[in-house]
Amino acid sequence: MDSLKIKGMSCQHCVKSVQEALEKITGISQVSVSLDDGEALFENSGVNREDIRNAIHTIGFEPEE
Ligand SMILES: [Cu+2]
Repeated sequence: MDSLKIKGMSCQHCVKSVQEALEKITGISQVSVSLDDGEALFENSGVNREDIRNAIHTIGFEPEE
């Protein structure tokens, strides 16, 4: 499992947006997003970390390194 801390999620709609954005990326699977932890967990088969961060940033949230 990979993990990514994400700032800016404030409700379950945010969680769902992040979840869907990650699920759209080919190579990312088993996405689980926690509002309490401000964190996404997922399986990553070879997707560039920067591409994942960009997908989150594009929908208005702030991914950490
Ligand atoms: Cu929200």
